[in-house]
Amino acid sequence: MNQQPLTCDIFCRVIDNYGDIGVCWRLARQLSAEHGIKVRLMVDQLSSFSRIAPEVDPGLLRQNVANIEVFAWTEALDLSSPADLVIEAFACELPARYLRGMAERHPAPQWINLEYLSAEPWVAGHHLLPSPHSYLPLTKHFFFPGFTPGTGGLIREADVGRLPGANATAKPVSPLRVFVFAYESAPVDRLIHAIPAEGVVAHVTVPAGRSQDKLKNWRGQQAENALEASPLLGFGYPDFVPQPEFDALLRAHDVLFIRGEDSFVRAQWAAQPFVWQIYPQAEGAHWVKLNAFLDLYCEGLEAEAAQALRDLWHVWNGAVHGDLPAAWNRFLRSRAVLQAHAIAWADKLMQMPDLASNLLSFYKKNAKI
Ligand code: TRH
Repeated sequence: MNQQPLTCDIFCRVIDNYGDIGVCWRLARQLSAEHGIKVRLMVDQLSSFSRIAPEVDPGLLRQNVANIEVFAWTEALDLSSPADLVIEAFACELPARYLRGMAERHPAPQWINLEYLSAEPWVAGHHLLPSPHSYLPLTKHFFFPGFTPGTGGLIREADVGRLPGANATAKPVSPLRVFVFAYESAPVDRLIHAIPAEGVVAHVTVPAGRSQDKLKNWRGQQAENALEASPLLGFGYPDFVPQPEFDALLRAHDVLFIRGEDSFVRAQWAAQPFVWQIYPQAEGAHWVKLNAFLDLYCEGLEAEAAQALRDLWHVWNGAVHGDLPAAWNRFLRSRAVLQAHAIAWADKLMQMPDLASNLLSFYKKNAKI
């Protein structure tokens, strides 16, 4: 029997930065390449998209990129027939016309709202809860990514476990390669001061963006004030690279400062000690999320290393106004333990089904395939 490939429509609004499109682009690529699904990806800001996927032409309304049909999500967007599986990323609100098309389709598509990632304990209890539409015969299900069984899991491509770096051990390295992908609010200047303390020779890579600009400015001022630059420190300022190269860049470093959602997950697959700068939310909702992840991640980690990790994360995020050099030095002294833990953590996560598989299991169960 000649079965038609499953079809999937993913809708993405870029709220801020690159995480929304970063997650959607990864998922689209994996569903297409590993599961043979025909994917259409609708994005409202192609210019942001083209930073992480330079093949994308921001001027085109419709194009094929890596076997995925990419559409500019404008007022005029008119998709012929809704797909079998519809993914509304981060509650981005599907176009009314498309929703009506979904209601008229038989069988109705399986409709998922892909939520933001959180380690909070309530996530498993809310994963896959249904939400009937107020007047159309449609039900949306909330799909929560997560770190524990019972959640939707994490995006993990088939080659993640085989990637170089994931099985490395923490040998003393010189220079120590530090990758810093951060928001402007991060105390990058204080970190740069702290790194060469205790004679550490380091190379610091800061990708294009506001924190790179801030660092360059700060270093420029230092030079003007004739302050001596540390001979122990080198700097790299790469431009934005395509997403697969970004993953390789992380694996080529020994300590990772990452942020948001997607690079946060990639640091975990890179299995290196890392420091997460969380995306700030209204009313401090992000502190609960940050600590929920720390609680989960530190399970089984020896007390001294766990404290070093917590302290550095809290100072880096501005949760406390602590002593960054002291926190950095304690973190570095625990690097071997943190490295072993990062590998054990990645191995543990690897035992769980990945997000795309969970999505498709849900689809098959609900669509009764
Ligand atoms: O850009 P971010 O801060 O995105 C954030 C988060 O998603 C947050 O949860 C969300 O609420 C907010 O946006 C609106 O960080 P994140 O999630 O790590 O996404 C960055 C993406 O950019 C990731 O997919 C990696 C990619 N990237 C490249 O592809 N090349 C590069 O050179 C760099 C620096 C990043």
